This record gives sequence, C-alpha cells and structure tokens, in this order.
Amino acid sequence: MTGIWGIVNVTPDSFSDGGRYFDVDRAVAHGLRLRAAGATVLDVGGESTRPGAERVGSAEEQARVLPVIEQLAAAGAPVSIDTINASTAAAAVRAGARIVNDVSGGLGDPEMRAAVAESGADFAIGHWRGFSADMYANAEYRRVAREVAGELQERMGEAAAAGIAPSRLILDPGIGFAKAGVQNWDVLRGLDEIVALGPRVLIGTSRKRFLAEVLAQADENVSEVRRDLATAVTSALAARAGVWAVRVHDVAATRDALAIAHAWDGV
Ligand code: PMM
Repeated sequence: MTGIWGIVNVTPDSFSDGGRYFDVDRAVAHGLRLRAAGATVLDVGGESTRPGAERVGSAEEQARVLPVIEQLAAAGAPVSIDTINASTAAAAVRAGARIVNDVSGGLGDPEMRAAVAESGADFAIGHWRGFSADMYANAEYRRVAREVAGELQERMGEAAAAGIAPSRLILDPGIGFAKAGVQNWDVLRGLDEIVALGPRVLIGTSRKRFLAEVLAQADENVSEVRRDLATAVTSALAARAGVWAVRVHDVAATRDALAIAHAWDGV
C-alpha cells in the first residue's frame, strides 16, 4: 500500500492570527485529524520552501515545530521534520521525529548529512538546485527525469559517504523545485527512472502550481478543492508508477484515490 504523508505546516501564513500556543494547538489538532484520515507519516515544517519564500532563522523555525513534534510523537504518530537546517533536524529527532525531510537533499546546510547520520533517523532527500528565491534560474535541462535521477544518485553517494545506509534513504524528485511547468510532467512521466535507483520514492504534487496551470486553461481561478482533486489524481497515478509514498495536504481525498488505484491493481 502506498503511504500518505500528511502536511502539517506550522508557518504564520498557514495558521494565521493568534499567539504561538494557539498555533501549536491548531497544528497538533490538524496533524491528529490527518492521522485519523489515514496519514502514515505527519510531515511537520516551520519554514516555507515555496518559490520566492523568505527564509526564517533556525531558532524561530524550532520554536514553531518542536512543541508540535513532541505532542504528535507522544500521541504515537510517525513524524518527519521538513527542514533544510541541520540544527532543526537534530532537535526535531530529539523531540521524536523519525525522518528528516530535506528538500535540498543535504545541499542547503553543510552540517545536514552528519547530523542525520548521527541521529539515526531516515533521510528523505529532494532534488534541488538552489534556494527558493532563485530556483527558476536553474531550471535548465535536456532530459529532465534522467538528469534528476543522476543528481539524486549523487546525493545518495554523498549520504553513503556520511555514513547513512541506503536503507535509510527516501528519494524525492522535488516537484516544483527548479522545475517549471511542463518539466514537472516530464519528471512524472519518467518516474520509473527514479524508482529504478533503488531506495523508497516519495513524491509531492499537492496543490502545486503546475497542476493549477493545467486546470486554469478555461478559468484562471483554481480553487483549493480543485487542486486537491488534481493532487489525488496525480497521487494515484504516482502510486501505479511505483512510488512508496505521496506527500499531500488533503489526506482523505488522496486516501480514496489510492484505494481505487489499489483496487484496480488488485492489491
Ligand atoms: N514540497 C514542499 C515542501 N516540502 N518535501 C518533499 N519531500 N517533497 C516536496 O515536494 C515538498 C516538500 C513545498 O510545498 P508546501 O509549501 O505545500 O508544503
């Protein structure tokens, strides 16, 4: 069965107004709802990685995520920490996270690989070519899926050299990261090249712009509901392409879509 990572963003724009404790309570309640809806992992993040997003300091990031991780882990939920910062990754694992989800694949912080190796956590490594502010300047490819697979293989080698066993790795081709529009479809069409690398594969299409670009052809205003439906479809197709897990906001919709895909396949 394909796993479902439920997204728990603890950022001011995702949980607006109210003080920090209010934010923590809401984030924990949201995570527990996602778990009840079928999430197999709760992916907690305190810094937006969206294109053009401002960086926040790691102290602020940790103040946002650590209390949420502690409570979700204490409730028995498998938790991952979505961060580019080694110090946040290490603190999150001490607070109960079992997976470090680094969209930069270890490139964003020179201390990350050593921190993960020492923590004993699993390591989800994304395909990445630079920080949010300038990521589209790096979106030059000849064969997208092949180049993404090649660069993920380099990240695997670096992780191995740091003492992280391949069995602890999860690969993510980084949909929307240094990839514009159709390049994301090229990656999805070539998912088998990523799956063939060996480790578990994670994919995150949820609500991303490349989906809205398709749906917007007749109508510029693409609602969250429509993006969630599109996400459920891409998640089901990704499941059939052999991914291990999908990372989504709307867990219930994707759970249903995966159930149908699995029924189709008789699993
Ligand atoms: N995308 C975002 C954040 N974290 N982590 C992984 N592993 N894969 C992704 O595609 C990914 C990620 C950006 O999306 P969000 O702002 O909606 O969380």
